[in-house]
Amino acid sequence: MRVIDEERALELRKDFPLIDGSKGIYIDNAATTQKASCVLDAVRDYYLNANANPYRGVYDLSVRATEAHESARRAAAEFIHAGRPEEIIFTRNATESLNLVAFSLSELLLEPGDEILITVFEHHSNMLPWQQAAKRRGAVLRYIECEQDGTITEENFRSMLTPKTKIVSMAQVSNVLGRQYDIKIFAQIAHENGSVFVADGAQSVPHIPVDVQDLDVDFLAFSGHKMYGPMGIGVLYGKMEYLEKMPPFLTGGEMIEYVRRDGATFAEVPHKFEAGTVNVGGAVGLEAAIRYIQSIGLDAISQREEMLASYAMEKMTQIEGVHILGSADPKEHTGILTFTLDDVHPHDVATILDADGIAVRAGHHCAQPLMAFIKKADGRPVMATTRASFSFYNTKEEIDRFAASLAQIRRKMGYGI
Ligand code: C6P
Repeated sequence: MRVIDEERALELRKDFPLIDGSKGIYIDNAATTQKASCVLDAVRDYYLNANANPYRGVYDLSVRATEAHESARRAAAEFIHAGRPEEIIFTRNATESLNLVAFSLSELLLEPGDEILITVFEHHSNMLPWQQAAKRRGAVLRYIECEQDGTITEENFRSMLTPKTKIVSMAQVSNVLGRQYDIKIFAQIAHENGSVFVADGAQSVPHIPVDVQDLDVDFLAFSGHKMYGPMGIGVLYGKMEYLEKMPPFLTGGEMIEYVRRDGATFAEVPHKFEAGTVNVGGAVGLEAAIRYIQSIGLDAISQREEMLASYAMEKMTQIEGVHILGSADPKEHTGILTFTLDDVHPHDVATILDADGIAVRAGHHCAQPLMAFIKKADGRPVMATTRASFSFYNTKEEIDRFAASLAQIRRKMGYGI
């Protein structure tokens, strides 16, 4: 493994034209990462040299477009160690992946009175699809509550399972707390209960090695744009035993075998779940992003991001009025530090940081139930927070500047210190 030190980070930064040489500091990587030149080149090359509607034409360009899409499928399968490429379904993003599995799996499995179990810290994209599925199927949606620092114990998890729990869905890494959950254990406990386990990998797949066979999750959703790839391409991994039985989510062109006036038979998996013209350019960009990540190494990436989070945490905890959500252990943050600043609204924090050229995210981070659940020292819910999230290309010098800017905000807003 080649460690990413400051020198190497600066070298790697050259791969990202939007931030290379820029004075601005981009630390909103959990929202989306910057795009590597090799990704932009691959997408451009595809549109310049191989663009056609795939799977339909017998002519050379169409065959090449089909091959480009299937090559990306193989790359995605290899990246998360899926048993076979057909277990990879391309979607627009993690949100669409989660909607797909919530719809089709609930149609297959849920009877009235059955239960779906998720956690209180889920992103809305892993919450609303299950709320809708529960409504449609007459099922009950239940929530596991974590500790205030994000901990979920095995006992707590186990205690929420009942014979009626058919589906459990949870994030491997929370987009607010940054915490990484041991989904291998949780999937095992869910399976012992006869429940299917769905993992939201939107914040884990870009940052830590993920092996779906080792974890033994039944489904895993993630987005290309959070891992240096283009927007508009996402992945749903699913075990073939479920995908084959699940009804389609979207219907229309290219997902059929034969259509009559009164019905249709559907194509084989994965095409059954990829209705309409697919995003080949996005898939090509995703494959380039995967190859790029592999060339650096996820072990080196996660080590670097953990170091940056530790460094930033040390600086931030010295600033009066700053409270970091989640664990006090920087190792439990996967490069995500979400915080409040006493007396100052997160939008003001983000606006003042922006004036210093620093991009962070403020608000509820698409996790409103979590914002209502996490309490401040006075017992009131946080409701909104500011979040800094790092990538391997960020530097200690950027964190110094971020901390210096943050340290001035309360004074700028007229509060003593
Ligand atoms: N979180 C954030 O700033 P999409 O938007 O479909 O690519 O990803 C949805 C999603 C699902 N699960 C988790 C854990 C996520 O963090 C996200 C996206 C971004 O936190 C945008 S809201």
